[in-house]
Amino acid sequence: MKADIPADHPRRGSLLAREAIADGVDSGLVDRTGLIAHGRGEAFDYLLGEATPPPAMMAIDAAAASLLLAERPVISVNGNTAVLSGKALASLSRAHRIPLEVNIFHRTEERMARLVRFMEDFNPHRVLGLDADATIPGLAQPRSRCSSDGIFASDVVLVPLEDGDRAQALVSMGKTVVTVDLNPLSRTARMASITIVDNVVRAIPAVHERMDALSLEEAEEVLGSFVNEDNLAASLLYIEERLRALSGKR
Ligand code: PTJ
Repeated sequence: MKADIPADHPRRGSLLAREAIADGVDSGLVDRTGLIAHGRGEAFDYLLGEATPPPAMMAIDAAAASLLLAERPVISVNGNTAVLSGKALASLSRAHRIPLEVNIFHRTEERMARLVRFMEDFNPHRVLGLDADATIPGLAQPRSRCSSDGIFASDVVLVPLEDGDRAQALVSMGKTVVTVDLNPLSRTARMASITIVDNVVRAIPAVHERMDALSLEEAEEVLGSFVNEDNLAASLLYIEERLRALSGKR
């Protein structure tokens, strides 16, 4: 890490995340456009007050429920997610025996190999991705590539920070698509079956915690009452309320 961030710096978490993304670009894990994606995420996180809002807590419950009830769940990992939440994802994968699949938008074989190695070092249940022997219908190569044993055969796929087209293609395959996206207006947020409008750094440990806590019966109940459109609307209203309160014009 290049910068020396004081332990008591009020924005330490945010600065550490920035450093992780910048270091990830230097080490070939993160695509350079990941810097831009991260900046966009930071802006939305500011609007949320850099804390998990109540609607996201409901989406986290629904995500946990859907992963618990899945027959073939898979977690898709890209460059930004790996450097920000690799350890937390590996811990969830290990505890609930969910395979991870490295699946990236800006695909090069070199980055794929680096990311698979990076994730394997956290000791998850399994890391797929190098065996990308199947294609997601409706997407051009190389973005359509995925593992026949992973994303292709999954019924529920957790894809944080996903591109809108791919989210749509996965939904068209009949999968339950769970995403984490700080931007409630993004195409991915709108396309997904369950959108957690929160920072991936906070959301993944929270999903893990809820998966440990929910019974299968409770999971059925949670899923039965979750409507993504309504939850996204609640996230937007939360931001609106927050801005009104901050402006003093409530
Ligand atoms: O590693 P690759 O090649 O798969 O590329 C990954 C990125 C993220 C660069 C690629 O998927 C991309 O360009 O994504 P987009 O289309 O910019 O979308 C990223 C979305 O994630 C945006 O809506 C951001 O607001 C959001 N986002 C960024 N950082 C975070 C985030 N959401 C949650 N947590 C974050 N830390």
